[in-house]
Formats: sequence, structure tokens, C-alpha cells
Amino acid sequence: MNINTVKTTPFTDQRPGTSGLRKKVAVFQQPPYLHNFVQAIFDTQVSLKGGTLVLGGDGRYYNREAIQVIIKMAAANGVARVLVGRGGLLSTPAASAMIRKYETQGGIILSASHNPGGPDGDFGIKFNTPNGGPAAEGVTEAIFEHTKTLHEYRIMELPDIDIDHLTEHTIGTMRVEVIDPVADYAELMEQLFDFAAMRALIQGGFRLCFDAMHAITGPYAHEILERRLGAPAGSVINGEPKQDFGGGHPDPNLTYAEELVAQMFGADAPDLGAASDGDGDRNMILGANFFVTPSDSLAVLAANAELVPGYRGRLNGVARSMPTSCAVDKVAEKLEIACFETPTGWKFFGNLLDAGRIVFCGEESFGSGSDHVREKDGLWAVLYWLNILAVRQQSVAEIMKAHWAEYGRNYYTRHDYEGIGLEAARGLMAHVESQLPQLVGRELAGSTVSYADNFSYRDPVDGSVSRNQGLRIGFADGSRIIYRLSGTGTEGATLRLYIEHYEADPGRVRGETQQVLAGLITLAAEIAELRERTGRSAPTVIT
Ligand code: VG1
Ligand code: CO
Repeated sequence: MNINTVKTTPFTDQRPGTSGLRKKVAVFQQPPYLHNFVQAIFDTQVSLKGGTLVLGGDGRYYNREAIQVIIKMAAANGVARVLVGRGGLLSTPAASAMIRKYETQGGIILSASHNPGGPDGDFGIKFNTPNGGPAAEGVTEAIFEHTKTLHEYRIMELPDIDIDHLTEHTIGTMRVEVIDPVADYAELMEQLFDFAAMRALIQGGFRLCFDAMHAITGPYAHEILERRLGAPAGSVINGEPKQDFGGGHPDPNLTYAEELVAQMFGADAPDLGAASDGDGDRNMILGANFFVTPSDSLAVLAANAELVPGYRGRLNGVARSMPTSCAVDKVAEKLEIACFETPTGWKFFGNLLDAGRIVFCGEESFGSGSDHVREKDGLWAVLYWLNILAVRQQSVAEIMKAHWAEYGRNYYTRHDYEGIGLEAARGLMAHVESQLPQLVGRELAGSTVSYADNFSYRDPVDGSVSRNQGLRIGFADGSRIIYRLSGTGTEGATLRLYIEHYEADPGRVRGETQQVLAGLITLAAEIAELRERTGRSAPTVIT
């Protein structure tokens, strides 16, 4: 078998964003775009030489082709062993679990997460470090720097290998093991949760509906919810992974998980509804006629840790991303545990988890997780809720209302303006930022602005500093307005506007979230000259 050293020209646009490098499929399909980025990983992550690499993806279009390229490049770059999910499949949390369990030198995950797939959709690639988590900024920057000067890549000349059967291959000095993508993950879940109590709940007639959105979690949900927990067949819908996610948008929110939402807000709704995204790290939780915001969900997980075997007696700290609502802060205050505020993106939780300073972390973008892996974990959150429901014997709505009564309620919404021009988006952010110093101390929308800044984060573990992580305006009454530009899109810019209002007495404010927040939403638009600068009068998606 020949190793080819191929001359290449560097690209200038391979800087990873919030979660890996994401581009249109057509960009990745054009050699040597993928090859260059993969070579930059091998060149900079030197422990992979002679080490083990976990490899898998969410099954989207171009996943299989990319897997073959990476295997051949791994062989040519001296990797000793590759663990690849059967069919090239691995959910993001399962890949993280596998990196940790087999103590590998890292993993490559192929996914553009919640972005649509198919030939005209998006593709992505992400490197995870030996802790199982997305590479920290220092690592992604080193990879990016290298892509700018790369002149050759190495690839083994060989036919495609069979990744559809649980077998082993030897390629030169490298071993490739095709592994069951579900087994290790399912076993980990059994260690964390009270499966007996959950089985009993379901046997007693509790009904659930899990929407896998034709993405990666289908096989995981069939195995865990239906086979191991005994939920009747049909409890998992859209459970067959498809390369284009069945033409849908694999983003578990009230807009895109239509079929699930119709069931959960229809007559005779199941007791628990849930959905996950393209790569299985997000979750949406619904009760019968009830939506749980992701920020509230994180708070509920933390408040109920004593009910769950894997977490009883060990909750010492929590973290949330800056734009996530402060609901979990209230729980941390009451439990007298640490609470950290990090920039958006799971990579910022890694150090805190590794150092044992937090057990739970989460984001408003339908992500929550714990120290069991180093990624957010969609199905984990669903099982966690199921465990709570089995113990408390209350409905999702009852649990949420009792939570608000105890901790107060953080009304919260995110408005996304997708596909606005890059220039307009940057101009808007600069305009907001220029006003921040003058806002402090002013009385706006019924409260006084107590701080207004461009969020920057100093990692308490390694001291590294990340700047420009979003513009925030905080009020004396706990309300917040936050502006951020997305770092996962592949076209133009997406502005995210996050609005929050805290109500200590949940009985006092009546009305829908959008109504309660209307004053702050209008104020946020005015400060940003939103309509004038973007030409939009309404957001693309509201969550
Ligand atoms: C979005 C979310 C962020 C999340 C990221 C990756 O990033 O806001 O909270 O971590 O997606 O999620 P951005 O930069 O577009 O706002 V996904 O499920 O990759 O895995
Ligand atoms: Co995802």
C-alpha cells in the first residue's frame, strides 16, 4: 500500500466557529478542502501518531465519503488504531463517551449539527481532544493557523473499506475497528439513571413521544426508550437516519419539530415529548400542552439531582453560557453551590468539568449535559426528565410550575434574524457597542441599566481569556438584553437577540412570554436600529 504525499494549496477560510468547521457540502466536496483540514489536525495533534482516533458522524450527506478519506489519511499519518461507528455513524455525545471510555487520543466528528443536510445543505468537521470534548480555542486556533500554510497532505492509496459490518481491518500498520455506535452509550445511560423506576412508569401507562427528526438519535432512541425501557413501538417517530434528514431541518424547536409539536399540543397528548438534533446533542422537552424552555430545563435538572442515582450527593457546581437565562443561578444560590457563566459553545465547559468544579452545564440553545461526557447530550436530558417524572409522579407542567413557585420565573426568549448581510450585522453590533458606556445608570423599559458591556471570559482553570463573546445590557431587576452573531452559520450572518425578565413571584405576571417581554424586545430593536439596518420587521425564528 502506497502513501501518497499530495501537493496542495492552503485555504484562508478554515477557521472553526462555535462548533467546528462548517461549510456548504459543495465546499467540502471540492478536493482538497476536507483533506487540508484533516491534515492540519494530524500535523498539530501529534499524539494521534501511534495513538487511537474515534471517528463517526451524524450520517448526513457526504458523511460516508468523508469517513473513507479520513481513514486513508489516518493510515498515512501514522495513527495506530481507528474506532469507527458502524455505517460511519456516531452521535456527538456517543463519540465523546467513546473517546473517554477507550482513553483515545481524540476523535473526529462529522456533523453540521442542527443545520440542514443533503447536497445543498451543510457539512462540518470537528476535532475532540482526549477528554472527549470539543477542542478548546487554543487548539482550534492552532489548527486554523496551520491550514493557512499547509502545502501537502498524506493519504494511503487503497480501495474503500467496509464500514457496515462489525469487523476489523488492517491497513498497513493501522487497525480499523468498526464498532456498534449505540452499545457503549446505552450502557453509560444505564449507569446514570434508575432504569427500573423508568420502566415501571412506562408499564403503568405513561406515554412518551421522541422525535429523532430522521437524524442520528433514531437508533439510540429505539434501543434505549423502546427496547430497554419498554416504551411501545411507535414511541420513537422519524427514527430512521436519512442523509438529508427527510428534507427537514433537524433542529429541535417548536418551529421545526412539527410532527411532535402537533402531537403534544393536540388532543390526548402523550405525557412527555422530546426531540433531538442532527448529531444528537440537543434536546427539546415538552409535556402535554406544555413547552419547557431549555434554560428552565437546566434549572430543573440541577434542582432535582438528588432524585437521580448518577448525581445524588455530588452536585458541587453548575455552569451556563452567558445568553442562557439565569434560572439555574437561582437553584445554585439556594443549594449554595458554584455557578459559572461562560461564552457560547460547549468547548468552554470542558475545563470546568475536567477540574471537577461543575457537574451540570447547559445552553439556551436546547443543550444540556453533565460530567458523564464532554458534549451536550440530547437523549441524556430526556432520560433525566423521565427519571424525575418516575420519582415525582407529577406531570411535566406540574414540575415546572412547582419550580417557578420555589425559585421564581425567568421569562426568556431568543429571536434569530437569519441570513442578514454580514456588513449590516457587523454595523449593527458596532452601533450597539458604541452606546454601551452611556446606557449604564439609565432608566429604560421600567428598570435601571446596571451594566452594559462586551462579554469577555477568563477561564478560571487555565486563565485563558476569550473576548467579544456578545454584547449584554443588564438591568437592576434582573432583566437582560443580549446581542450576538452566530458562529455556526454558513451563509451571511445570523443575529441572535436574547431577552430575559425575572419575576420573583410567578403568580404576579400573567400572559405569554412574548407579551411579558414585549417592552424589552422593542427596546432592544430600538437600541440596535434593527429595522433600519437589517430591513427586517420580524425575526426568522423565535425560540
Ligand atoms: C449555536 C448555539 C450554541 C451551540 C452551537 C452548537 O451557536 O447558539 O449555544 O453551542 O450552536 O450547537 P451559534 O454560534 O450559532 O449561536 V450544535 O447542536 O453544534 O451542536
Ligand atoms: Co448538535
